[in-house]
Amino acid sequence: MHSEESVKVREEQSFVEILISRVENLNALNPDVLQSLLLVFEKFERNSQKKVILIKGDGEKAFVAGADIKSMYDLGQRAIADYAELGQRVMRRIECYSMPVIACVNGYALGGGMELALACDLIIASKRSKFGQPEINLGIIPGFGGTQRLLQRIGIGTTRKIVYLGTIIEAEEAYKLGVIDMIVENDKFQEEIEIFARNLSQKAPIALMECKRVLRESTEPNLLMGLRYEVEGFIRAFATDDRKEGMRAFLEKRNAEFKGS
Ligand code: DAK
Repeated sequence: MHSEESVKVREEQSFVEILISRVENLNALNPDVLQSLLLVFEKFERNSQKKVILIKGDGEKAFVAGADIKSMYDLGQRAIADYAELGQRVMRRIECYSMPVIACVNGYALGGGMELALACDLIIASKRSKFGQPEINLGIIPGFGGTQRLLQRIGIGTTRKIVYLGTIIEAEEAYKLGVIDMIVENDKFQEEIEIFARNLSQKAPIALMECKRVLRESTEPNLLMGLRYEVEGFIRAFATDDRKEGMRAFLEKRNAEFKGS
């Protein structure tokens, strides 16, 4: 296991496992984690033998509980625009990585965490997992591609329900809605994801990479346009007093009182 602080990498013969490890903050994403993810994906993209990649969160409570609200609270407009650029770059790097990337979710996948999972090719989750885009409760909107990739995955009606209400969904429900692709028993999680990764890595690699490229490129024009709209919407929402109130309320462990300003 090679450690790059909060992102750890384990390379097996047939796959690579990336572990996001900030257990005390439920593996929340911050710029350091995002930069490390970018470097790891760039490194493996340069390898002559491309491998399937698994992304996991450390511990049994969370995959990733979102972007780190504490580190986002004080950011100004310039800093938030840079953060948006970094986050979107990471999600696109994952989406454009040559071989399939599997989000292996064991616990909460919320906000930026669900967006990270959605940027992967497939989502496998344990039964204990929970999903949601609760940004609305903080006075913001998803900003790492969640609105667009969820829309592509499950259609506009259910996407509206998930992003307007910010409700947390159990894994079984997420599976029924098509948000996730496979659901496994909690105690078989590691075993099942490794079986899946080995199975995938036995397929003809060039054909597998072409499947990924064709499926991505055929849906890309709408996605890229939608991602631009999403960042603009995120930055507008982030500039509001409601956003400050929403994030302050989370940090003070109380319900937010929004005023529409
Ligand atoms: N950020 C920072 N800390 C977090 C966190 C988060 N997202 N989620 C949890 N934590 C921390 C908690 O504050 C707590 O820390 P201490 O109080 O112990 O210091 C610790 O993790 C354990 O959490 P709880 O005590 O709350 O644990 P519970 O079991 O009671 O609740 C929970 C678990 C997952 C239901 C709860 O922690 C929760 O609701 N977490 C927040 C979920 C959430 O709102 N996620 C969305 C975050 S916003 C951007 C684009 C996108 C984004 C940002 C920027 N750009 C375009 C610039 C994405 C935004 C988001 O993801």
